[in-house]
Amino acid sequence: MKKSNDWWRQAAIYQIYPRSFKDSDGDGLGDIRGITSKVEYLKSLSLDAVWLSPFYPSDLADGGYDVADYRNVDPRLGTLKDFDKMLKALHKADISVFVDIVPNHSSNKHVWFQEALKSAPGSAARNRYIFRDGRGKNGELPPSDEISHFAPSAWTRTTNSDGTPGQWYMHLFAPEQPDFNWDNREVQLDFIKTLRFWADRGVDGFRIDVAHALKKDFKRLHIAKKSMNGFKIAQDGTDILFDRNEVHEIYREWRKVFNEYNPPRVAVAEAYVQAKRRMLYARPDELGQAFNFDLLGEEFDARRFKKIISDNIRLAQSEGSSSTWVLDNHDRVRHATRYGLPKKTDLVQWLLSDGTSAKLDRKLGLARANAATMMLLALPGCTYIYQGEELGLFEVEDLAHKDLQDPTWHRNVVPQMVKGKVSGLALIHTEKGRDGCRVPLPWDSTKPSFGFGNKKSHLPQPNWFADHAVNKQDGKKGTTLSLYREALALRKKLQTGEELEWIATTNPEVIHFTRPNGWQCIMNFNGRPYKLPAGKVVLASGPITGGKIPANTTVWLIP
Ligand code: TEU
Repeated sequence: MKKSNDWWRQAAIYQIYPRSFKDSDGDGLGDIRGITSKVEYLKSLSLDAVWLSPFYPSDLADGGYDVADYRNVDPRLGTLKDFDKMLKALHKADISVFVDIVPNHSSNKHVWFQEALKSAPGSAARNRYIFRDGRGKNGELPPSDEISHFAPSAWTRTTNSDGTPGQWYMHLFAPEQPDFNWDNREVQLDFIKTLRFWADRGVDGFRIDVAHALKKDFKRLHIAKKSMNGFKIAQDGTDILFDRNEVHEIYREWRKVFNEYNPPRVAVAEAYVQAKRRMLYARPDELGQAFNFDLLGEEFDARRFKKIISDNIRLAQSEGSSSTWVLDNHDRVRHATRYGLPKKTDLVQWLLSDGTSAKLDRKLGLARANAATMMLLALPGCTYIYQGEELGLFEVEDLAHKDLQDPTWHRNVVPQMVKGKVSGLALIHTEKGRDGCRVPLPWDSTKPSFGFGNKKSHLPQPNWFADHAVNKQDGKKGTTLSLYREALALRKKLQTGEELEWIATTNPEVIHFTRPNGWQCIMNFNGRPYKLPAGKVVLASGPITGGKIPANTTVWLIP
């Protein structure tokens, strides 16, 4: 079925983390054929689209976000032929497909980077990346004090062919992820080639990784100090590293390419910047949409949710976009876990303690997670769902250190102090990382690796995954899977204009809104049971008794 040009404005999009979705050949890694084998399952969720995290050839220094070849499939995950078959099967099920574009950096195994290493300073090959001479007498100090996202330095020194130390190259993330020089036209054109490569195959949309980082101020690079987190980015587009005004020129050029296709290809920016700046990436002549991570970082709190929702709808409208809603992704602690921990729990410390520093209330967490998802699905705009949410999965908080893969765990180092002075850098793990939300899905509780593959899975699954397996929830009332299926199917039927009207409630712990066709959503965060307003209840995230909505519950009504 041909979709309208604005099909994406209020879509339900499911994120697949391919290596952890379904393993068809038993090597422990999820693969493309695995996805194809689950098209019926995806269809049963009434999705509009799926977004695939990177499946390209990669050394997996950062879960595939270190891409060695942008126009191919990792041989461990399949072939381009497998990809085409998967695309065809998904399209047949009326599910569009987004692929992940990682333009800020490649893998150090990319042919261009390998060529750069072998080439002389100042060569065209080096100019595709960011190579600089070091500071100090013999160039022994990095070109700036810039910190990488996976700490410590954002610069790594190279070795010349004769064994002597050479220039340094910049990487905002791991040393295996060298940053491209986006002032270089060759780099710009190569990404356009990549976009066309996938769009020509029939890919419908693109998720753009760290979309705000591509352009850097090379004149001031030597004084750059920042890392991704913990520092404020200038709000006027003049930061040395992030969210620079010129970055938008790139996306305006991409939009022209997207619009050559029919229907136009769509895109969503991942930009960790403040809401107002984020919307610039979502302008109609740029990417069209940007992830709104505001709820993802928020406590389970009615007033905060209401404010974030109002602000984001207004901001999206002001730029001609529709809002997006996200509670989970492959980088964050799963929302069923976040909402089951005491308020203000430090998630980094909690993970480092293997979940012992605070008590997780699983029943509460799941009730709240399901209530929040149902509320999100009633909002105008596009909702992103991360694989496993629909099974009520929690974060796997107690993965053994030996099993961890995330560079966040392996690379975080802290200064070692001797008598109040920095004496060096020590490898002390400061974050456990993101593996706990990337553990392979449980499909069948009776099978090895719970039906993910046939023996092992690349990250070990805990025993409690069995209770969440698809076979345990399929077709059973009251399960999280059934709730997601019902909610997503109903949402499709009820979907209406992009407006939302708030309805006053007698309790600030309860939020209530209606959509243009009279579809109402009421969510009781934490209050006393709340009297059901007039209307026909079509779905509830939990049991309703005596005409009242209990705490941690969401209800949909129609006139
Ligand atoms: O994430 C960008 C990013 O900034 C995240 O690392 C984020 O700050 C962090 O995870 C919040 O907890 C993207 C990808 O989503 C991530 O998986 C990659 O590691 C990163 O880019 C580098 O490509």
